[in-house]
Amino acid sequence: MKIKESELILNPNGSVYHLHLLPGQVADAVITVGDSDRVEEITKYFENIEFTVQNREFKTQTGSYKGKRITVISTGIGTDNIDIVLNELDAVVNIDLKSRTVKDQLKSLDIIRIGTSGSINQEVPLDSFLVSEMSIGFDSLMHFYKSDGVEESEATQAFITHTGWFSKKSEPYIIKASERLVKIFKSDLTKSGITATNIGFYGPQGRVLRIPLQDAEINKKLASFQYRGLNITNMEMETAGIYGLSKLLGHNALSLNALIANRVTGEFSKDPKKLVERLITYALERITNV
Ligand code: R1P
Repeated sequence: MKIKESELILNPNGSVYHLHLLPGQVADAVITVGDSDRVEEITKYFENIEFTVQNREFKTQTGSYKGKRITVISTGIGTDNIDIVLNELDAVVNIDLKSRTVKDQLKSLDIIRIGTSGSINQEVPLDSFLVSEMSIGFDSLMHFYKSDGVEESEATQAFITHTGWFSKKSEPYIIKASERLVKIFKSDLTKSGITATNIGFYGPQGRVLRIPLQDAEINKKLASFQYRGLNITNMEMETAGIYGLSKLLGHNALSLNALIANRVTGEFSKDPKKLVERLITYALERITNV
């Protein structure tokens, strides 16, 4: 079935609407980062860069690291942007953009987020690395798709009861990472946990500057929730969307977090840039095994 021009928008050069990417430009291994300046912090280690393209907050470079072809793309902040990035990356590899039809042979990408995050758990100290074995989304992205099959629904119900979740907030969803990627990126240098993906940075992550919260105890309630031996350990703004859409589209996803803030002790990293740099080199060493 041909996808209409209004549904799959292409630019005059045939590239996808927001990402400006063309067929052949997306490698099988993709690294996502929030900040567009972080793209080159990764590709500076590459032996070659095929191209650079940027539109709005979406900057992409594809190149090779130790012979492995990798695409690095910035997503900007939030799961609303993740909806754009995941759907358009998938369109570039799995939709014939000329005929506007879904290809017979679908490709499965390995998608690895390298991002910053704040710890809400005593066991996960400042300046550590965390592999998100699962993610709980407080945005409502997944509820716009037929997503029943990919969610951990029982755990979600247990979470709603545990926290007394306020019904005016959207219903959370829990999604697992790719188990294959977890095995590759987990080590004694990393912690593991369930990452909470929030729809904002301040109130939604329990920060108070001037506006009081609906539930002042929410972060404590999150930290005390357990599922399959894992606690909710940290907060950021993209992982659940990446996990959810990757599962629905048949891609494999993993989120790696540099913990630059500790929300329990109130500390912030003295050198967040250095920490992210170390996470990048850690991720690149392991991505060659993907
Ligand atoms: C908030 O400052 C941003 O930082 C975190 C959050 O997920 C959000 O995108 O990740 P990045 O450092 O990857 O952007």
